[in-house]
Amino acid sequence: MILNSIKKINTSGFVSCGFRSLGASFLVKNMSFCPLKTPPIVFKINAPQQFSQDLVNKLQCQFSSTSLSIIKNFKPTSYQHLESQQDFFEKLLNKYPEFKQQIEQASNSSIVLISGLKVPDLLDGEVPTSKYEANQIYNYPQTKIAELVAGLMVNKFVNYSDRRRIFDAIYPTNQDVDRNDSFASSKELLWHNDGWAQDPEGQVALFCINGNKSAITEVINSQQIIDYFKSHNKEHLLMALHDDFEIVAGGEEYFRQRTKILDKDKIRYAKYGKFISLRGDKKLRHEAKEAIDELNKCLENIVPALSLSLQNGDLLLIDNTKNLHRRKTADSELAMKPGSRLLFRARIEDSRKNNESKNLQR
Ligand SMILES: O=C(O)CCC(=O)C(=O)O
Ligand SMILES: [Fe+2]
Repeated sequence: MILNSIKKINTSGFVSCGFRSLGASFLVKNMSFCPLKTPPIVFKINAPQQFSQDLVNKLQCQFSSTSLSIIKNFKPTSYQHLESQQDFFEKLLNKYPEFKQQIEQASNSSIVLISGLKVPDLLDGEVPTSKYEANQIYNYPQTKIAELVAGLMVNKFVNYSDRRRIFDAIYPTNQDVDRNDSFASSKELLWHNDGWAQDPEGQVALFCINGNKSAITEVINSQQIIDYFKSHNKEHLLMALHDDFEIVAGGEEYFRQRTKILDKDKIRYAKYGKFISLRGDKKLRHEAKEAIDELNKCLENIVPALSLSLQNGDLLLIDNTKNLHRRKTADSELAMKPGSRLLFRARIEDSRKNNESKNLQR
């Protein structure tokens, strides 16, 4: 009976267990009743408070010991350092079997949100306000702890391909205040996938160190877009998105590339990018333009798979090949002041280990 009703809710395969509007607690409590093969698109997990506390305490002890703090330019998220913490991290996870199980179950989901990985905030004045001051951020002990917490957690889901540099600091800056195509802006950053102008591979991880309620992060899954076109009788336009376009990335990233916007369940797009149809026929080129207009309309009209203001300790993992994301300003909130928000972002080239959790593969 329960299973039947679940299947009915889940006809699109969009979010299993029918928990989408009911939030994380429903998901966690009902996980054992959820035998569906299709993983939920969004999987939310709350990290146990004690787990986060123990993790931070241990890492904090390390950074107060002279042996680590004297190493110049010490970069905790070099893979080597993550590895050195791995045993401790696994042992700690073993003390929280329910949490560990949720992590394994979430590993096939397209969007994973782990909340409650709270790390020490950076103090006012410590978050830089200039684009050109990014490096100073890596010298604070809070940052090193945050990098390790996020790095160890993300490492449960993906293999890092770049083992030297994992996280970039994302914060609003004085230089990019009004742009809508820069992660360093104070307002919106339009729909995109990371690396859209090159090749959006793998996963994007966003770890929130200092949250700002003005900023709303949203994610849309390619299946939602496909469903929208189908339900609006626009399948011919969907076909056009599967044809070749030339991407023209302007500004600092100037270059040209040939691509499809949709390729089965993969999507590659930026609302601020230029996509020129390479179809030979004028009428077909016109249709391709219509398809992009419809895509933009769809992006403004559908309810995103995830929409939230990332808060301290939230770690969001997005399958970058199958989802678009954006940041917008919350209704009735002012744009963020430079220095008032800090995220760490990892772009991980490796694809997620589908179907099997990392532990099973070892
Ligand atoms: O600031 C956010 O919430 C998203 C940032 C982002 O999409 C990016 O840095 O590429
Ligand atoms: Fe992004």
